[in-house]
Amino acid sequence: MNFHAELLAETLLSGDFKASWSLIGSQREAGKNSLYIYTRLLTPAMRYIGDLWEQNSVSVADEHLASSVCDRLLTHYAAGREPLQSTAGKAMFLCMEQEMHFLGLKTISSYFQECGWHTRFYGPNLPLEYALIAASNWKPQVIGISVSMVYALPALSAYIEAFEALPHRPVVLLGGRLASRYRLQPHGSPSTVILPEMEDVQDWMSSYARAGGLLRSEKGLG
Ligand code: B12
Repeated sequence: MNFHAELLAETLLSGDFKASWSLIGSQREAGKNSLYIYTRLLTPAMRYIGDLWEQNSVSVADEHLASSVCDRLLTHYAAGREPLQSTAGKAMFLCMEQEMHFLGLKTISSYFQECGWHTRFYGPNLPLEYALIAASNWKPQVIGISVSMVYALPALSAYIEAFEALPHRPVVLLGGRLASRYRLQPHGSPSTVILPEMEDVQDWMSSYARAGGLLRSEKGLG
């Protein structure tokens, strides 16, 4: 882990929003882009906090405090990067029932927004029946799901199957901690897209745009 991410972990753990924000600001001033901020600062800082928690070096309360400052940082950062127009398509993001880890998903949602997508971020713990109603009404081309905990996995196939069966044929994107640790493809279909890390998202967006994804899914061709 790099020095700045470790420093950020410290400011997050001490609940210091101002110091955390100024660290991010200094990296922006040094020319770092959002992908860097998300994948080289925020993500490793939070994962490092998880390691410290596992080793009993920080408490559950410390981890909660760090998560809430991180959440605030993400909101603040994304607000400054909102594009004037959202023309790339519509994408909704959710965590399945019992999944409370939403910071990764929020990061991805903000990145889609910055890349010109119209996004809806539904956060943690969304039951399938309500997610389905939301998706049927809004008809996003993309539905992103984040999985961190093994005990959320049994429901994964049901979510994917239900979304992929919607008449407007959205693409289901799957990511999160478990996507980089386990083979999740058997929980989905051959069309389910698994993107273990944020770096994979940019490549996927480019190939989706090249393939005329928006047009294809509007016509219901997939
Ligand atoms: C913060 C945190 C929490 C917070 C979550 C706050 C929040 N608002 O999200 C709270 C305190 C709620 C929490 C609770 C728990 N947690 Co927790 N938590 C973490 C921690 C420290 C950081 C997670 C995080 O925010 N990472 C930063 C984000 C940005 O990274 P990310 O999620 O990986 O996302 C990136 C990529 O995966 C990808 N991505 C993510 N989603 C998606 C989606 C799509 C579509 C795409 C394309 C890409 C993508 O892009 C992101 C950006 O780079 C991790 C440690 C770790 N190593 O992950 C433990 C960790 C995941 N938690 C753990 C545990 C055990 C728990 C609890 C069971 C603790 C308890 N006893 O209560 C509960 C379970 C709650 C639940 N039911 O889900 C364990 C899991 C271990 C295991 N064997 O499964 C971990 C690994 C800690 C540890 N080292 O042991 N936790």
